Amino acid sequence: MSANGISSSSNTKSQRQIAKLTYSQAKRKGQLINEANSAWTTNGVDNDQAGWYRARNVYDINALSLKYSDNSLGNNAETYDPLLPRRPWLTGGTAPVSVETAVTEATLDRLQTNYDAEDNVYLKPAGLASGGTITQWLDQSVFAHNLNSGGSARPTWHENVKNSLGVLRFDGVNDCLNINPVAWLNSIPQATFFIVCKPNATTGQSAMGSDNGDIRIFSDAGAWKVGMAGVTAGQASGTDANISAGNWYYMSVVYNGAGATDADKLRFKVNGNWITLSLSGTVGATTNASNTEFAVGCFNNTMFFDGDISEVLIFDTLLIDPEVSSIETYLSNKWAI
Ligand SMILES: [Ca+2]
Repeated sequence: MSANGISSSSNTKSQRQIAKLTYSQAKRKGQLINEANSAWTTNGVDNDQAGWYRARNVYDINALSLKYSDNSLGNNAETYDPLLPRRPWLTGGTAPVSVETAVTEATLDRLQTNYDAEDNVYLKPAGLASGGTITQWLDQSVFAHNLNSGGSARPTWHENVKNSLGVLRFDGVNDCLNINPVAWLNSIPQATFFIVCKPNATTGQSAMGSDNGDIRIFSDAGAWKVGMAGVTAGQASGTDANISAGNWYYMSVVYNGAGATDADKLRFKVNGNWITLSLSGTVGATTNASNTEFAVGCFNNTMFFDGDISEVLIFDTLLIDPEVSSIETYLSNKWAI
């Protein structure tokens, strides 16, 4: 009971005595509430408990309302569990500054890869100078799904390229990074993935993708396309997915194999804008069962990407739309796109 004036040297002796008396009376009456830092109150409110529920169980108002407002929900028959533990800033006013602050803990647990070239910390060889050739792009998820390459297929790292951050530069000739095996992306019913890149060309180049065509984002005839669960897909109309060489893009693909329609199953955003997709066929219920490799910068050692790639995220789960938006806010702010 050092606080609340009892031992405060700025109080007079009589003030300290009154404080002691108040303390002992409250204790006798059962009104004493101990607070942090040896403070105490008698106001009936335990500040250590106040807000406990709110801090740990913040409702996602967007999730609550989505079912009823038809607001970009993939399938109106679905709903999100509004009682999921959720960080208070997920849909709040503060822009997320990291992947960790952009999604729920449960979603973060499903982050299979996060490649980020902002500095050379997650690159090999260690301490690489700007312009140097990398040997590995290290995964920042808990799974250590590191990308490798060899010989002349290795891209270079360049500091201070986009928003003062570093990027990997792919030569469009033979540069490509890959990881194998990839059991973690086989036969999965849901996935959400993102890439940040700057293409120097507008067709025939693959930013990322598995050997059997999953988790794919590539350029074709001047527009971005995606590949997932047995289909490729591009924009049905509009201009949002059109590519301007030399421009920076952040893209999001949301896949839910349990969706009611193909349009529910596969959704695509370019620089924050939803794309209406034209599909090559029926979207499968899962990804391919027998992918053996995932690559960044090419597709099956073809379609080599000419340009910069700075960040890639793959979750093997379905992110709800507020989480997709949070990741996009994080990416667009970070890379100034
Ligand atoms: Ca090369």
